[in-house]
Amino acid sequence: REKLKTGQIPVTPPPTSPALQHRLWPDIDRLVKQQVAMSRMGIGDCGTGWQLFAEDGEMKMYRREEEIDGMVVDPLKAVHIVKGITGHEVCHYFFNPKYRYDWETTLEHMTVLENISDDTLVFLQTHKRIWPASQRDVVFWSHIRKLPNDQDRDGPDIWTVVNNSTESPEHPANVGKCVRIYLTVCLLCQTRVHPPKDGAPITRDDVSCKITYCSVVNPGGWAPASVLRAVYKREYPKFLKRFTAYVINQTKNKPLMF
Ligand code: 6CM
Repeated sequence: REKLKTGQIPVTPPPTSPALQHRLWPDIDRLVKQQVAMSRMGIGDCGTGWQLFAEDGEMKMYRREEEIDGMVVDPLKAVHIVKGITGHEVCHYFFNPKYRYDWETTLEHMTVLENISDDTLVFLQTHKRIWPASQRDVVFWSHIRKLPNDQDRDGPDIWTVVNNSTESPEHPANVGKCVRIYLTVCLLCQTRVHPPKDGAPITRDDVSCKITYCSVVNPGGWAPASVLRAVYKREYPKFLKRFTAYVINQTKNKPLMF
């Protein structure tokens, strides 16, 4: 920090979040911006190759079949519109570790390895074993952020959570029974408000949330392609339906959080 004399104006602004000082911060900031830009692109803008593999009401899930060294790393993009909840609420329940066991059905164990700041955590998670593959674990930073609403300056803020694999010297990959997976996940949430015509206060009936969920998971080691694709086809729709139903249930008697 600069040492200032009385009356002198600082040149470097004071940091607003402890995360700004952290060794991971340049990576986190770069990746969050990149992931948000990618998530904002529609299916048509991302080029060809996206195939719809699951649909249920407003929820649509697309994947692109990709393999690296024979391992399935299919990028996934899901879009959903959910009534009665806001983007801030969706991101709050996705980011906050105290709710994770409530909605994450593939989870066996979760630990917060590092609390970088209120908006940035490092997690170690082990996931349930899926036969015939080995059990998986993952170490990732998770960052929640409010974004300015460029399209509608008077509208509610856009919210995002980005999860991205990182390393932990205390928890090296592939030493125990687990194979380490590598992931990049972006949840982007935009609240729409349909104001009541009579000027009445906005209630849950007047809001909806457009959710975009993008993920790329590298299974990190052998896993049969057909089993993995079948697991994703079953688990991703289950996750998004269960998670959004959870947020609806958690917020139904609470004031709206924009
Ligand atoms: O994004 C989701 N959850 C977050 C919070 O837990 C976070 C973690 C994602 C881990 C995803 C692991 C999925 C299980 C991978 C199985 C590995 C293959 C085993 C071999 C099978 C033959 O981003 C929601 C994730 C929803 C996943 C369906």
